[in-house]
Amino acid sequence: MLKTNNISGGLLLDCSAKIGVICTRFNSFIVDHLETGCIDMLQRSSSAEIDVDILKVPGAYELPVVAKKMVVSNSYDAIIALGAVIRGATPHFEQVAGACSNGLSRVATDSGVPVIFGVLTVDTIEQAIERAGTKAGNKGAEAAATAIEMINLMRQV
Ligand code: INI
Repeated sequence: MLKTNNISGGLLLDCSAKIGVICTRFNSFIVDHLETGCIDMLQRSSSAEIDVDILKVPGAYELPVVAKKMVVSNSYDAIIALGAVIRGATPHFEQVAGACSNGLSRVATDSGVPVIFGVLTVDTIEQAIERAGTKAGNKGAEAAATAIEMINLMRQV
């Protein structure tokens, strides 16, 4: 006899949770909009109390170390990292974007705490604007929805 269990996380959080949101000050013109979209989505996706700590770091390169410190504290159900790395603005785009992405991924897999990648890695400021609440949605809101889904999923695994 085959018994299958389909486990997935819903997009509504109905029990309390603590979430850390880390935002870069670099490209704050963009990242402030990601933060707004993220907080708005967290509020609209929850029927329970969500406790949200919002931390600011200098740039995307600094996101992993702060995420690690937060997960080690054992206080958070999920971490959302928000930032914008824009190729046009830096000759070391690959290093910053790569270190950020690899570092956040490692924190998540090492700790078992979801670390959501809400960092734009784009070629131009125009592309960043498109993804920060204009025609291509809001990456911060998407990151918040992903965090809710992952918290729900992790509680079932
Ligand atoms: N940080 C960003 O978050 N986005 C960028 O586009 C960026 N650029 O263009 O260089 C950037 N650089 C700063 C970096 O993240 C560190 O804060 C800095 O190198 C100090 O470690």
